[in-house]
Formats: sequence, C-alpha cells, structure tokens
Amino acid sequence: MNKTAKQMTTLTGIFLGVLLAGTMALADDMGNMNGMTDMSSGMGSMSSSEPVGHGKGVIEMIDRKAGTVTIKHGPIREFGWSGMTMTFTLRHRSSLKSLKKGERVRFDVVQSNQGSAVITKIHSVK
Ligand SMILES: [Cu+2]
Repeated sequence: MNKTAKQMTTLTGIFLGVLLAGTMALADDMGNMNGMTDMSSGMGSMSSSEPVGHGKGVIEMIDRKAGTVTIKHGPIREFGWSGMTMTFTLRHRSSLKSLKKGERVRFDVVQSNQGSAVITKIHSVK
C-alpha cells in the first residue's frame, strides 16, 4: 500500500466513524422523544385525577340554552354533600341531548375553580 492509499483508508475510517456517531445521536434524540410521549400521558392522568364525586338522582329540569341540568341528588360522599336539589353545569353540552326530565341518572361531578359543580359524565339508569 502506498502512502496516498493509506491516507485514503484513514480518511474513510474517520468518515465512517463520524457517520456512526451521527446515527447514534439520532437514536438518542428519538429516545428523548419517546420520553416526552410518556411525560405527556402522565400529565393526562394527572388531570383526570382531580377529585370526582359520584352521584345518583332524578332530573328535575334541563336548560339546554344554559347547558345546565337541575338534579335532585342523593349524598355525594366524596365531597361531603348531603342530598339536595341543585343545578349543575355540563362539561360536555352534547350530553344534554340524551337526557329527559324525570329520568333517573348517575353522574360524575367535579368542582370548578369558580366553585360551581360541573358534571363530567352522566347517564340514565333504569
Ligand atoms: Cu348538591
């Protein structure tokens, strides 16, 4: 092997080395991205762990315009509430569609920062 060929081989070696290092760095980045996906799903479960009360009651009134429903409900243990008739805001206004006055329902309720009771899930029970 002459001197020039030897230099070429060395250069090729360096080039391959840089290329390999680059590929490894790329794999590292992808690992971080997976980590971020895990992080955001963790954040999702954090927000779903807000205190939730579980209630049962009868629908007294529906205000489709305001997006509220008035329910005569039994005690809601999680919040220390006794049975009463009160008006709830629905987080998902579309859930009003399937509700009828006089219907017996089960619902999940959370408390908004403004102190109002917000129904996150509601369905009728037979
Ligand atoms: Cu109440």
